[in-house]
Amino acid sequence: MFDRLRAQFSNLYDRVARTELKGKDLDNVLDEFQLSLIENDVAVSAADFISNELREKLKDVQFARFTDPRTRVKVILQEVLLSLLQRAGQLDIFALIEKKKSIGEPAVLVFIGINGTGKTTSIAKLAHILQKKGRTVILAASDTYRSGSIEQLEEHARRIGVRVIKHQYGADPAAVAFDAVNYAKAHRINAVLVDTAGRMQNNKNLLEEMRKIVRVTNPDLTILVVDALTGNDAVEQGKVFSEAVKIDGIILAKLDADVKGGSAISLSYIMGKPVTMVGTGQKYDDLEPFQAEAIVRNLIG
Ligand SMILES: Nc1nc2c(ncn2[C@@H]2O[C@H](COP(=O)(O)OP(=O)(O)OP(=O)(O)O)[C@@H](O)[C@H]2O)c(=O)[nH]1
Ligand SMILES: [Mg+2]
Repeated sequence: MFDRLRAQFSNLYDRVARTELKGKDLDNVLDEFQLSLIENDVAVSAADFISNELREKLKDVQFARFTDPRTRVKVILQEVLLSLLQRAGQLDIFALIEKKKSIGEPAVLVFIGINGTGKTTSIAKLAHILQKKGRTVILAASDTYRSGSIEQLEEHARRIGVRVIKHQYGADPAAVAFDAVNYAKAHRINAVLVDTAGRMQNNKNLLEEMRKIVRVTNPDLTILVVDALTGNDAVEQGKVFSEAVKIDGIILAKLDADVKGGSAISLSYIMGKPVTMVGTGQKYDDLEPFQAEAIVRNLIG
């Protein structure tokens, strides 16, 4: 995770430590740094933000002879990255579920995203974690589109020990989700996780169907699942989806497989929505809250 970005950061400390922190010299260092961010999947506007903030903050810094400039630059970069990551606020799925529980209602979460990003796996992981916390969960098999999708969800559910509400393939996904919500209300289940079909951002019918699921279930949260390996394209996907429905937060899956790390840094900034959790592997426990401080610490080294 983040190997490439971390190397670029380290390179920045070295260069700044050797450079006079003003004028053309600093500009050159920062321009190159900005390019290296973009090469590592940091979206252009997020890379702009980082280098502009750094320029402002570094400009007036006088490094006393006895302080270590590397350390000083690290601290400044740390501040800049934190403000980037925290800009879109925070979303705590577990807190939301507790809040709904306290008023005796199920929390309804709809998961959307393009094909293969990790929706179904993330749902299974979240269900598993909720169960471990003593909360009750059901899954709605609202991907009635891709062959094998219902069996895939059922297999996860069997292993975790939760119930699936399903119809036939080809059935209306909104109706499946609606049934699941009613079941949860009747049985006082704490959370309904709605699995939906992957859809490309240019498929009008499927986007319309997604809107219907959201309209019918009126979810507490609509979560966009994004594959960290998609890099900057993730931003485009996010835009199209958020034009169709209101997105509340993002799960960034497959972060374990992402050596660049740029999407983790820029996605929430660009979309204006918080990354709430990250997928860090293929096991049921491999879903972790997105903690800006921990990520920044990991990046800064
Ligand atoms: N390494 C890794 N693999 C993951 C992670 N999350 C999901 N995967 C893998 O990604 C593949 C696709 O995951 P799915 O959960 O089926 O994706 P989906 O979005 O439901 O796919 P569709 O239903 O076809 O749209 C599977 O092989 C998962 O095991 C993760 O955090 N890390
Ligand atoms: Mg799926």
